[in-house]
Amino acid sequence: MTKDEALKIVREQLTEHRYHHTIGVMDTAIRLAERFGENSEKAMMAAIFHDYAKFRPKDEMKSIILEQKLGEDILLYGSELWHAPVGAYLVRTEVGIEDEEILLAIKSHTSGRPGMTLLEKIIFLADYIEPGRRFPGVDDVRSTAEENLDNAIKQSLVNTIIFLMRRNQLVYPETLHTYNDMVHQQGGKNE
Ligand code: DGI
Ligand code: FE
Ligand code: FE
Repeated sequence: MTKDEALKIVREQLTEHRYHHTIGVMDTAIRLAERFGENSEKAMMAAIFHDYAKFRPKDEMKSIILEQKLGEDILLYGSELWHAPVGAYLVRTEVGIEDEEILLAIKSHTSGRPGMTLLEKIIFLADYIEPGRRFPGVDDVRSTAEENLDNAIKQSLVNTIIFLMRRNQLVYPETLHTYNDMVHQQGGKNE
């Protein structure tokens, strides 16, 4: 599948704003892939499709998670999390992408995952730092990302977890596990 074919498919699934975000994630992911030695074609495809399921109705996402056994625990947490595993499933079944590395990067792009592959890390981070993002602290994460992917991911997780806690929202355990994994790898406290 060419880049233009992929973009055409995803454009039909997204709003104009989200499509623009997707282009930002794509450009950022390609740049990170070149810098950190990942296949830039894979990074491009994973980025293009990462938010494929973002606008599916909640009922549809819920049914897919239950019927396809994508891990029903996620239903106990914010519905903002659901488009990631559902996206991986739909990109396989509707778009026909079978590359497991790409599908995994789509699946874990919101919460991360302990032991993420390089491609997963690139998509997770590109989603957070693409030029259209305006989170408080995103510029610090952008500069860290020039040097060290893991440090940048940890910073973004801290920001997200604090953001959720301040708004009295549940934190999905996988997000915390990803944070812990990054701290462990860096030889953090309580080893
Ligand atoms: O899809 P995007 O907006 O591009 O970005 P994303 O896939 O990272 O989703 C961001 C949303 O997901 C944002 O509303 C916060 C939410 N989120 C991220 N981690 C968690 C979470 N929500 C809950 N409840 N728990 C989490 O751990
Ligand atoms: Fe997303
Ligand atoms: Fe996104």
